[in-house]
Amino acid sequence: MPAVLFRSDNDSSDEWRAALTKRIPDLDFRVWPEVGDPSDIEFALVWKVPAGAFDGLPNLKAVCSLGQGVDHLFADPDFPKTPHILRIVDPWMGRAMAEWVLLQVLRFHRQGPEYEQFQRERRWIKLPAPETATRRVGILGLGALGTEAATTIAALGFDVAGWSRTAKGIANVTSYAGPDALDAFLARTDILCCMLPLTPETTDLINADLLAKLPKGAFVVNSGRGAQLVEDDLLAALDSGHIAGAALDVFRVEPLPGDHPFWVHPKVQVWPHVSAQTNAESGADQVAENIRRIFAGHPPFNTVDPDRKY
Ligand code: OXD
Repeated sequence: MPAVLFRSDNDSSDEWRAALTKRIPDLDFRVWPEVGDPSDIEFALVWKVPAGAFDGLPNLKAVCSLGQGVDHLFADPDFPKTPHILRIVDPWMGRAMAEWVLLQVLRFHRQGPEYEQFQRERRWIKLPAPETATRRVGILGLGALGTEAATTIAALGFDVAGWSRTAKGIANVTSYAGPDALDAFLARTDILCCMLPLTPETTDLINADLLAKLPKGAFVVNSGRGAQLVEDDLLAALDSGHIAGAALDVFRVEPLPGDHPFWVHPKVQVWPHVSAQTNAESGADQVAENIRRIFAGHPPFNTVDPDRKY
């Protein structure tokens, strides 16, 4: 049987070996740098590998990202070098992301930052109760993750819209599609939640110009990718009062450097890229099925379009 090569910047190889060999008992699962004969490798399961990581694997047929995002693969300018680029699309991760985004929306909607401040000051103050139906939540990106977050938030009665490349028909979620619709989407958004994939088009998308198009007092939630947000522009918009608060799970540099202003900014909540962590046990069925298909010469699923880069 051909072999699978596992290579990641984190130490999840034991979990993946256990989860995959439970499903394919005779799987030849090799962990980098123990590659063995490179010509055996037909499938690579990877996360954040250095440029050139797939050189010297003459029979490689598929590279699968160990997460929903694949921008780490395209960071290598010479990628793709394989017939198939795959990713994990896991309902468990979709649920986790929806929970995290809902948590941020509810915290801002229910004046959490203000009440947290009142507690620090030992002040018993009641603010006017907010109205759910008139709170406008805007989801940037209606892929698997954004769609689940949007429907979860809409189910609570918020006024939800989503912006995506092409129009979507999601119940109770108003669809705005394409660059021409972005300004109208922003103008009606009180809580902006980004779950876009990182592509050349979405890099630096959340910049001073975009933030200025949100209503005064809007909130920003980012669980897409750090490079989509121009961090200095957000800091300026927070300091001017135009943006009232931000909850961030992704950053341009991770781990967030110790001297970064976000750590201590009173209007920013920092999370260490945990909104939807890859789960080997829930992701293994689809990865095992794709390994079987690749080894058998059949087309895989959860494929990535190399031109769109997601
Ligand atoms: C992912 C991530 O892409 O965890 O899955 O960021």
